[in-house]
Amino acid sequence: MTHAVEANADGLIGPTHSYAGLSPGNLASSLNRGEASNPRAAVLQGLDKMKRLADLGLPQFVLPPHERPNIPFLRTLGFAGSDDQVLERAWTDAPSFAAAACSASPMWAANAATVTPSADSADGRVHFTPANLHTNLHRSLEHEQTKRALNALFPDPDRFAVHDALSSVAHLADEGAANHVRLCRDHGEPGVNLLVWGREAFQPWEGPFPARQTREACDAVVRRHGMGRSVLAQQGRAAIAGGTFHNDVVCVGSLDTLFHHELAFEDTDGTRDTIRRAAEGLFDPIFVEVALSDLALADAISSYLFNSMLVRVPGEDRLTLICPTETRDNPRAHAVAEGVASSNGPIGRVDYVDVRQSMRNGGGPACLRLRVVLTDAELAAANAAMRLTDELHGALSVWGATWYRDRLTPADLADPQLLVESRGALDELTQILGLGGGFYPFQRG
Ligand code: SUG
Repeated sequence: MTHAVEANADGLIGPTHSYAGLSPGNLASSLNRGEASNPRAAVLQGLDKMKRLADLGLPQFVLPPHERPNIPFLRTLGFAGSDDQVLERAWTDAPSFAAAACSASPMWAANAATVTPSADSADGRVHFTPANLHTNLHRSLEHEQTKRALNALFPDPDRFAVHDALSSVAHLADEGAANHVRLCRDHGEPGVNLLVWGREAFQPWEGPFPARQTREACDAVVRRHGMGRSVLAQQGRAAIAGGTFHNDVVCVGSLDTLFHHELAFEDTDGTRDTIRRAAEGLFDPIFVEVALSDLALADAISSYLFNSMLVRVPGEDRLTLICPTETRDNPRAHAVAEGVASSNGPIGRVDYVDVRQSMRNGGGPACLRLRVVLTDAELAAANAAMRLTDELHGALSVWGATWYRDRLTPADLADPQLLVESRGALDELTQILGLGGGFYPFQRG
């Protein structure tokens, strides 16, 4: 068996982190709309979370924030003149587009791409399909720069295949790894890939909130990655209606264990049977289900119990669940988490991490990271300058504390000085990460 590890690539939180209420169906985003954010605290929280994982012995990489405000996008809408004039005119004539162009949403790297490890792909390379994030305007602006970042992190085309996003149409709406769980006995062995969809492309969708992932998008990713054993499952309709905008709000899995809420899937028994059949000859999946009677869906969503990182810490037999502090602060979710850890099941420990700034936009610990299973040779081929070491953590913490504001209201997004600060920060970041000039559109002139 080839030895492989599960690395994390986290989205570094950008200087325009704000609460603009851009995501219908994401209850935290709607609830906190208009509140003041603290981008400096946000980036430091994200960096500290990355360091926690690196300190546990798991390879940790950094995905750089995107250029925001996104002036090139506003220019495609016909706004012209200097960059300042483009920004000002957009905020006057089309404020909803201007707000979308300012979002720091690329921080949620679980939505960056779907990843297939080499053990599961037909050609033995690691495959990435950046998510088109078609459902929300602000997120649909991410995939090109995401592809650039993934190419910078995984540069060797003999080992890594970074595809284009699927066509950005409603039929192929794709939200990446937030709707994907890979189960296996060991990271280096072939596994079973669970892809969860909310609606079918050619069927009418009725519900209070959008279903962001189509079944057809999952099919297309399976085909283009040459993905081995895959299982497609329908997301629970009641879960979506309750505010589960991605499956990872009610489900997380690692190795042979799937930890999920009772309402996660439309057909829970059928989904489990299909996973068991797909895993035959490889491993015996373990399902840890939390019953609705033990945790209401509203508590699962507000506490983000399931939007946790489920990891095997090197040297430990049982898994560790790394939850947001909101899980600890919710008595019902806390009781469930502690109960899971004290049972004799596969999860042996629960830890808590403070990512409150991101949480208030519906982004928990699991949203902030993209998991990439890498063999030792693939890990060695990844861009070492983007790997979080103590030195890089220190340098980025100073960088964030220097450039980022500690208070930002949605109205401040129109401030032309914010554009100057963001570009200054990103320019320096490209040097820290060794990305070279031209990584960002504003650097290409
Ligand atoms: O897509 N929030 C993100 C949160 C993404 C969470 N990711 C996962 N569950 N994997 C979203 O809804 C809110 C931005 C705002 O309202 O300003 C936002 O985009």
